[in-house]
Amino acid sequence: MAAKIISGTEVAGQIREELRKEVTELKEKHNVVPGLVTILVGENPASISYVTGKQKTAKELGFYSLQDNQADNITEESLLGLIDKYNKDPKIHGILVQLPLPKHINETKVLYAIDPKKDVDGFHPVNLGKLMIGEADYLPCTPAGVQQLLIRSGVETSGAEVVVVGRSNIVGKPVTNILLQKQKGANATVTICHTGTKDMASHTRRADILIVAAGKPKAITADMVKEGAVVIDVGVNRIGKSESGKAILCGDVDFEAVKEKASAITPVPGGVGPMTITMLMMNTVKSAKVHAGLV
Ligand code: L34
Repeated sequence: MAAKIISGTEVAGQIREELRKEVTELKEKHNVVPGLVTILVGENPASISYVTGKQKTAKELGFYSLQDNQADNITEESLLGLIDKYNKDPKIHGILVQLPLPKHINETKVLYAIDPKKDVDGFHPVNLGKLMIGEADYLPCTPAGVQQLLIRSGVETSGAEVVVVGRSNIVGKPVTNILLQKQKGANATVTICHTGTKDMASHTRRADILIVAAGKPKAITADMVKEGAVVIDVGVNRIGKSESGKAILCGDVDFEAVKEKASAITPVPGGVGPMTITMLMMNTVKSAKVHAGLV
């Protein structure tokens, strides 16, 4: 039987509706407007697309939102100066520096420079450390989006065998930490596979929930998936352009084949991507409330 398609677009829409109400109330009752700045260095087409999506959503929700574009030859010093300016700006509650950054800029240094209280990406080591001990203020957006998709689609995580493919700092490691917490929507047994894993399929085939963030088109084929598994495809690969010049996207999972075996699966596009953007909005609303002393 073909899998149920888990629509990230739909779930993200529900959460945005909830956020829209919250933003209106914050404005009316407390005169608080969530403020978000997204900093984009250079002209990577994928980054432009994602940042545009973030700005569009922020505006739809009634945020104060700024798009700060910088040339790819900006010095590290200038970028750090810019971050410092937004750290001090009381109208800004969330600062996001879109990754990846050009080679001459030290990404770690940039992430350390963001005030952890404005780190709505959840990438600052303080926030990642807090996540490790179950005390996170801001969960990284993509992993948080994966968890929300599971919760809101009624997928039981407690006691489930979760296998994560990919050990990146922005997806693999944090999603593992989120799902192993002794909390609702978590409490799973989590295995991480990576490029050093000996027999990848022997792990993935055991998964009740398979989360794939490998960064490689169609890395997961049907023979690697257990019958009835829930498959969450985090990959967004640009594999070409249509006649009209629009990017053609595909995930890290061979969707057409795997959907015949899985019980539920996320598509690309329209799966995890829209959830990433929505969790950024949720974190920014939270930060605005924290800064206003409301929580
Ligand atoms: N700092 N850098 C920082 N924070 C992040 O959370 C990200 N990420 C990842 C890359 N760099 C980052 C994103 O924003 C990946 N990512 C992201 C965001 C949105 C989408 C995909 C990845 C998304 O909206 N995807 C759409 C398709 C969009 C398109 O057509 O290009 C989808 O439906 O999957």
